Amino acid sequence: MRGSTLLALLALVLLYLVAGALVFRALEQPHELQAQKELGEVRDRFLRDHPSVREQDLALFIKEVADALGGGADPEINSTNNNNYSAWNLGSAFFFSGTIITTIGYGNAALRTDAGRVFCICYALVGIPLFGILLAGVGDRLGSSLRRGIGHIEAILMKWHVPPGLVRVLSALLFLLVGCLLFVLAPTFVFCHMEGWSELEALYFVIVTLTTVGFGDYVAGANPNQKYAFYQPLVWFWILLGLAYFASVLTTIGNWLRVVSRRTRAEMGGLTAQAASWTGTVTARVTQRGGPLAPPAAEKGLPPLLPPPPLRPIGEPRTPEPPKRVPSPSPPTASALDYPSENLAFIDESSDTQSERNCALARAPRGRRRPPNAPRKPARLRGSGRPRDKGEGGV
Ligand code: Q6F
Repeated sequence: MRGSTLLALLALVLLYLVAGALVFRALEQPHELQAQKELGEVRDRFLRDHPSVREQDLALFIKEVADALGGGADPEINSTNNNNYSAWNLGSAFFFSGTIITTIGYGNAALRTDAGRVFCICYALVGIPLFGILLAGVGDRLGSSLRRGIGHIEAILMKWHVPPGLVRVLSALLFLLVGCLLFVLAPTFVFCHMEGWSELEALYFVIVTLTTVGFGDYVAGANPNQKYAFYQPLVWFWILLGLAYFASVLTTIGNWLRVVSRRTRAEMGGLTAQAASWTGTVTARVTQRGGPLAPPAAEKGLPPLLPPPPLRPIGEPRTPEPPKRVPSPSPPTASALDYPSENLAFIDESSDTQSERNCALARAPRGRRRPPNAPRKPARLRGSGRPRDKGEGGV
């Protein structure tokens, strides 16, 4: 990536951060001041009602309480009524491990011991890539199932002589709609009901979780008095599928953003390949299934990236199995990933990647959807389009 492009991008991200800061401050600070004021009033009233309590003692007590709460202590429990409750029972610890390897990192329970922190470092370094492999596999399956279903509908539309362009847009929308229904809306209502959250709170939790932002102010399954044994496993299942789905959605949004500048796109092709996180893994695998279809760069009027990256992109499958369902004309090469698509029709592009690769068998022959001599769009590695991946930087 050229230095100037990088600087422009850096400026854009900085601007985005400052804009975010301004908006969040405007929205949240009044509320914070109000809460502070209310606490002050309660405190003053308490001191007035209990003249025997010294102000410093109360301050110390409040500080202790705040510290303990940060460490997962429950204010309902006093030294006499200790019912063996622990935030570190096996179920909670299992959940905690999950928040590490998924990189959601809610932080509602945090490590307090040095030994725990050391172990966490090692655990994350192995667990996150491992989970990435699993997620890639799940994403692969999920994509093909969704696409197969949508492929049937596409075939019907084709039969009705709906223009192919429209069919592609419709199927892209359908992918979005079905996914939203399955992984966002349905879980939102389940959480509403099970956790007693408002619709907005539940939706907020769903999005914060699936983007792996993971604030931890809302955590599903944290109620120790939960009646249903299937609830937590169900949440795990949702997380696995939902993360895979969202990874592809976020990557698609990243690609839309990249459409802004063809040049940037051209240069980002190689870059994101290198920077691809486990998000990228999902989409890279999906992209790869179709095999490299890149026409010569000259044909596209785009300069090739020089020199080509010597390394295989991180985002490429860690399990180097050959594509099974879709025969690949030749083994994928790094160069195939370096000539990003020039096509700016992004709906077209998103459906291209997500549908053709996985549903080549279930769909109508290609020729019907594309004029025979129109240039085939090149396969490209779709890099990490995620806004997060704490520290790695996304879009
Ligand atoms: C859960 C739980 C939550 C809180 C530490 C995310 C995996 C479902 C618990 C779940 C269990 C205990 C989520 C699973 C992932 N939730 N107790 O299993 O005191 O808050 S705690 Cl939401 Cl990655």
